[in-house]
Formats: sequence, structure tokens, C-alpha cells
Amino acid sequence: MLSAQERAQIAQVWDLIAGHEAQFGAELLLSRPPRSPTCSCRLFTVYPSTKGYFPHLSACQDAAQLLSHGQRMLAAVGAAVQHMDNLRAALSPLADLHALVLRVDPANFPLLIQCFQVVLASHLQDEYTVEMQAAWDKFLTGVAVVLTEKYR
Ligand code: HNI
Repeated sequence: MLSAQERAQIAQVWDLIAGHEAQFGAELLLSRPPRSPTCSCRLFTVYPSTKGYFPHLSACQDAAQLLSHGQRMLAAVGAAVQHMDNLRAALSPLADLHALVLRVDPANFPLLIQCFQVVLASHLQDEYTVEMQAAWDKFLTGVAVVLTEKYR
């Protein structure tokens, strides 16, 4: 359950991200510079076991595909921000996809959340306060719970 203050902090941070989804998504999956032929991916570099889910992306041969995936992920986070009160309904199709089709092991979600926190902190710097970090951690954990609860 998010407090009014946490909701405000989540919305405040999203205002800083909105309009830059591709850039934040790129930083999450792909370290700068985005067009480097030997790109390295933050999630894949720090947690190489996650690469198994992205055989088509992890060779980093197609940066454009990574950027587009990062953008889609961030757009989904943005949709979750708009539906903080009703995450389960808002994310239901995405939960089916991750749990039933892709069968992503729930253990991977905290790894992604950690990388996401690093991206927010490194990008927003002093604007990203400890309270915002705590609120985003709670919020992203709620998203991960919904995306993984159909996992069997
Ligand atoms: Ni995830 C596809 C959102 C965590 C592996 N993922 C998507 C899509 C969105 C998305 C949006 C595109 C759906 C579509 O095209 O219909 N993923 C999210 C969000 C989180 C998340 C919001 C967590 C906050 N995904 C993860 C994790 C993994 C993961 C932790 C595995 C390590 N996702 C995938 C894979 C795909 C995917 C694999 C399919 C990729 C593709 O190219 O089709």
C-alpha cells in the first residue's frame, strides 16, 4: 500500500522520465554510447544469467532492437504509474506474457529493479532523493509482484 507521500514521489520522478522513455530504457539495457558496435548492457553485464531470456538481443548485434525493447519496458512502467491503484488489472496482459508465455523466473525481477534504481540515481543525481528511491523500490516491487504472481 503506497502512502500519499510515496505516490507523490513516484509521480514526481515519472515527470522527469516522461518523454525520455527510450533514453532511460536504453540506459537500463544498454550502456552509453547507444550506437557503439560493441555495446554492453547494464542488466546483462551485471547479471549475465538474464541474457538467456533474450537470445535475440544479448549478442548486442542490433542496438535498435535493444532501444526499442527498453522503450517498451519504460512505457509499461509509465502505464503502471498511471494505474498505481489498480496495478493488477492494468498489467494483467503483461503478467500473462511474462509468467505464462515467456516464463521469466521471478528471481530476475529484483535484479532488473536494482539496475533501474542505478539508472535513476545516475541520471537524476541530486534530484533523486532517498525518499524517492524508497518509494520507487516499493512501487517497482509491486509491479514485479503483479508480473510474477501467475508464474507456475
Ligand atoms: Ni519484460 C517483453 C515490460 C521485466 C524479459 N517486457 C516485455 C514487454 C514489456 C515488458 C512492455 C514487451 C511486451 C510486448 O511487446 O507485448 N518487463 C517489463 C516490465 C518489467 C519487465 C515493466 C519489470 C518491471 N522482462 C522483465 C524481466 C525479464 C523480462 C525481469 C527477464 C530477465 N520481457 C522479457 C522478455 C520479453 C519481454 C524476454 C520479450 C522480448 C521480445 O523481444 O519479444
